[in-house]
Amino acid sequence: EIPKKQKAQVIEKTGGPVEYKEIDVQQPGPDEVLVNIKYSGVCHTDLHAVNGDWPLPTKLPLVGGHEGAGIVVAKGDLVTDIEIGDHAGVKWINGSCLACSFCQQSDEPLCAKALLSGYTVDGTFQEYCIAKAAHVARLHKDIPLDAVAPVLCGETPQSLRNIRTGCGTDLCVAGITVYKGLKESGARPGQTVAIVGAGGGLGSLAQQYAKAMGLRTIAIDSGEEKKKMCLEQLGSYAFVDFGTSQNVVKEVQEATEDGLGPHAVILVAVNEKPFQQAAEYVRPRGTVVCIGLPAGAYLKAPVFESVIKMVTIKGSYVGNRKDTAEALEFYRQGVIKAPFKTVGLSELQKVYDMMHEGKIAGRYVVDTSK
Ligand code: 8ID
Ligand code: ZN
Ligand code: ZN
Repeated sequence: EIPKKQKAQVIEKTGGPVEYKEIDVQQPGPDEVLVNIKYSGVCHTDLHAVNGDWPLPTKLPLVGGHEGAGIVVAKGDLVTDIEIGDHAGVKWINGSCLACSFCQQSDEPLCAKALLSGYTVDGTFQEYCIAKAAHVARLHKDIPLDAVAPVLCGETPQSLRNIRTGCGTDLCVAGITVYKGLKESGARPGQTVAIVGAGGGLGSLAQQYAKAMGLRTIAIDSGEEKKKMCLEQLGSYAFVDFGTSQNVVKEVQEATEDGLGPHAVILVAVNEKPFQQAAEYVRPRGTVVCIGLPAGAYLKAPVFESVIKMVTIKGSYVGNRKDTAEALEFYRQGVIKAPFKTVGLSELQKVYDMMHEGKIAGRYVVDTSK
């Protein structure tokens, strides 16, 4: 019953646009699974892949997407611990060698042979996607649906509800990255974290994960819609608007109780400027975690202040398989509620256009059946 042909969004040439067309369904290799993707989150990374603005070339032609959730429909002979019918998530790390020194110590994202979904291998903007079985996220069938998809009305049949469950979960695949970043920040319960790019996809999840981890958050982004979302829905206690603020550094510091600045900064903005500001407003002994990947950007921090404040500046890149399981467990417990809108896969280019304009509050999810 697996079709030979399917609909996909294909990047034929760097710069785009994406083309919605029919392509072949691939067969999984011995260590792979074929996942019938139901929903996929649209990440700014996917737009970087279209634009080719990172120093790492993509496969071409390319099916983008790396936040997919669906059902395993076929598997290779060597796959023994995931079954046909199981719910699975296809994430950025599609596979890794599992044998190098990084894989050995569960730093799979650092593996030189890592396969990247929607970048170096075809991703989740298609109905049927291949991933290495060792790396697909195992999704519980009992993730509370109501908590994740307020969009869905009560008429949804139970069978579909289970599938829809995956819908929320692909957002969680984005959650892995921010959950890992928060762990890397070393911030402890009760401490304050600034989330820069708080109104976007990663930023909105970062606030929810931070809250679940007992952290207080200051949101930094721009515009009334994002402000309202961060303060009223996502649990931040302060919002700094980088578009209208006269002095972002001062405002962020003043938003902390003693005026000394946040204990950590999670940078998920797609712009160089905030990467330069963070070391200035972070608290002495504080940690700046860089996650966003603005094209051609450089980190710059004053040496004097960085030294005498004992500031740590570090990068954080997705998460390993354990981080994935942990991030999903938060989700399953119903403590992560990030807003998203669903459109058909056929409308992906429109989502990219809005993302380019910075007009998306939260995340867009595409339904591969439309
Ligand atoms: O593992 C990783 N390091 C990883 C994983 C996944 C994604 C890194 N990323 C990268 C993406 O490639 C992208 O570069 O994280 C970045 C954010 O992805 P996203 O959350 O999917 O992007 P978005 O939804 O477009 O949100 C970006 C937000 O940043 C705000 C925008 O207003 C938007 O809400 N922003 C910008 I642009 N400039 C800002 C500034 N100066 C800013 N917010 C605060 N200050
Ligand atoms: Zn992503
Ligand atoms: Zn490896």
